[in-house]
Amino acid sequence: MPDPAVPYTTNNAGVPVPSDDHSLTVGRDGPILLHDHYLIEKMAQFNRERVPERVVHAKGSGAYGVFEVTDDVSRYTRATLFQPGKRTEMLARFSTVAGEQGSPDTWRDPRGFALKFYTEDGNYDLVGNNTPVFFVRDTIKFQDFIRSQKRRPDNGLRDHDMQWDFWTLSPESAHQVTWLMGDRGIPRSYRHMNGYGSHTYMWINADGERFWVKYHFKTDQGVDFLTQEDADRLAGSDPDLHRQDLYDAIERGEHPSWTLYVQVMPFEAAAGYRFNPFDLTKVWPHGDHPLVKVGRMTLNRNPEDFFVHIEQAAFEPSNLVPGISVSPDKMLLGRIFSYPDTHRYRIGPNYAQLPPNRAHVPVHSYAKDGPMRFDPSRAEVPYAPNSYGGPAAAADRFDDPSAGWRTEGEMVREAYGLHADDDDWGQAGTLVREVLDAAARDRLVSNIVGHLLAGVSDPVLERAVQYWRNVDKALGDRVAAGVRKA
Ligand code: HDE
Repeated sequence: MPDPAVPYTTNNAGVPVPSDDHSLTVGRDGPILLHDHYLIEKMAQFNRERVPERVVHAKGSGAYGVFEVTDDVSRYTRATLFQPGKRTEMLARFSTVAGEQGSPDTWRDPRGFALKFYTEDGNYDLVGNNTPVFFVRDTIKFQDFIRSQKRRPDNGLRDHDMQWDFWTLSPESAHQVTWLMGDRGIPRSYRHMNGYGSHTYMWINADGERFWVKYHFKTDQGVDFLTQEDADRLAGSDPDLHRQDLYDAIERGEHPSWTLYVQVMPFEAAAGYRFNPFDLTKVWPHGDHPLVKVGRMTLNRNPEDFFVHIEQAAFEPSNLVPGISVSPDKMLLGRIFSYPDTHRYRIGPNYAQLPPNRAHVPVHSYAKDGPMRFDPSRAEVPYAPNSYGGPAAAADRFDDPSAGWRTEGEMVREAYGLHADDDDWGQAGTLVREVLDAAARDRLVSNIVGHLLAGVSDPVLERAVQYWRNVDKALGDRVAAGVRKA
């Protein structure tokens, strides 16, 4: 007799099913019958369980949590989630970049640090990484960069020669590659890494004053890393190490947290700043613009279903709420298009209605219909303007359109204009000489040499030695000795 406490199996329409062990046949040894609807449903559903994995950041993990403001930054922004004492529900997803869904968590790679805040003014998404800079500074190079990090078209294999060929022909990558080849390239866990907005963003306060800001989420667990040797071993023995660690910590009640700080630059200071403040390959030295504390994010709830909440999570830098806006960073402006585009392709046009993506406030958009739509349109009539009470845009609730920046000139395809201290090697050299200690520098050299000796061809190897000498002569000489190129 079945246990009354155990629910009986149904098909997708809620109809009780007779068996999960036997297909419907004519006699015991006869043919399977086409009208065995439940059998057909099981097989057809199974064949359609996958959505395309993310083209980058495919392997990841995430959790829900809350962001609490601890310090008053209202003089810089009117964004509701950053007002004193505010608590905002949120979702975070951490990821590697180049690996596919089944790849090991401990591969050397930047880590995605994607945040979605369910604010009173709709969703605010801050989609960053665990490093404050990036490999390129123009969005048109991103696709080529990623392809150089993934698999060759001919044999489907990853190839260090491709990686270093791209990097050594793109000197702007030097700062990020230095971060990548150092300890930050393999965090001990998602809990033991910082997160950065990376780009420069604009904050607008209640008086319409504009500021440039950079976000720093400093882990309260302390930054920690895995050595290449340990990471290689764990890639085999425990490929989902970081996913397991995050899930188990939250299950144990050890809720990981990060303290948010921002760097703030007065709007007018950008033009004269010694580095181009919008160049994603550059940081703002903290001596120039110290950290200002904002609040704390704590992850305290695992998703009940990984696919529903994490695989279908759709983060987009285009989710900007009043009080927060973009900057002239070409990479950020490119991302504003790319993320919603990828979600429409990967999940479908109604992705914003899914549990991890839906706003926690009423949505009054004119979007309607389309595959899998299940929320009724909130617009009394499907068009604007209208005289039947349909939603109307409220310019006063959004930032003044002039909360942008003045610009003029001919249409060109050129690099950013250079600021006084702008170059491709200086900040990478400062990182090597002034931020890393001797032991970290030793590990950096060892990691670079090990990576270069794994299949990089001679001409590229020559360029790589010069690349590192441009970053720091002593470091480059050690790399040369390591790859036996005097
Ligand atoms: Fe992404 N990036 N990206 N990226 N990125 C995606 O959107 C893109 C960049 C980052 O956990 C994609 O949903 C362009 C910088 C994270 O779901 C895609 C450019 C930074 C995630 C995309 C960049 C990031 C993504 C693929 C150059 C750190 C995972 C899947 C302008 C500041 C989010 C997707 C998650 C994912 C486009 C560069 C971080 C293809 C065009 C710089 C954390 O839309």
